[in-house]
Amino acid sequence: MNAPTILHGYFRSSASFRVRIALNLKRIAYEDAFHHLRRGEQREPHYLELNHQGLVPTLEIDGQILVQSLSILDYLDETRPDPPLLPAAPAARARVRGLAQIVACDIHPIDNLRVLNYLRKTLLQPEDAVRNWYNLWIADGFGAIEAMLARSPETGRFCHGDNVTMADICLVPQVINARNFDLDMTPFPTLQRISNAALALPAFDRAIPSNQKDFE
Ligand SMILES: N[C@@H](CCC(=O)N[C@@H](CS)C(=O)NCC(=O)O)C(=O)O
Repeated sequence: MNAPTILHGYFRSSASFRVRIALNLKRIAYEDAFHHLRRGEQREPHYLELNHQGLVPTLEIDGQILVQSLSILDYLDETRPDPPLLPAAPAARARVRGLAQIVACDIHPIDNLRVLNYLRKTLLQPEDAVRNWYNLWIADGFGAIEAMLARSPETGRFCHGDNVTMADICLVPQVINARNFDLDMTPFPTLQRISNAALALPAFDRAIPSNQKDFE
């Protein structure tokens, strides 16, 4: 019997949320292993054996231990191509990856829990300064994405045409985080329209934080 696919994650983790969406889209059955980030469970020795950064997600699949959500999305797409997470043409793939990476490489890393905790505990910043930091970098990245989406004829129902891609998979969790932090989303109408369209799909809806078993 094949070993089960196990997603190590946390309900609030947007990088885990990306992987949950992709697993759902590709109809891959998986089990959850939850790691409570606010209690520091991601730094317990047994988990560090799997993920040496002490971050979620980690995906156990096909006898492999995979880290980094974008790399996991690529692996899933290469091994289970249907439905594809990238369009076929190189320029289109580059556009989708560019949008995805604004979120995953430029917004998310500086708004991560360990960065926010450094601001709070080491730099002794008050909670409103932390919130301002968080929202500043989301708004900065969202402004660029909004301009790219609103001005391009390649934008459709979703970020690239009418099929879901990696760009939507990265965007939606970040939009949900921004809403939770009360970011004013009115300057980003295209992001809102696309996120709402994606969240109407069962693969996205099942992946949202409040639908996870560890939600609190
Ligand atoms: N680039 C990584 C980011 C992973 C990451 O930062 N995960 C966050 C949750 S979204 C985490 O585990 N944070 C724990 C911490 O900051 O201590 C990926 O895409 O997988």
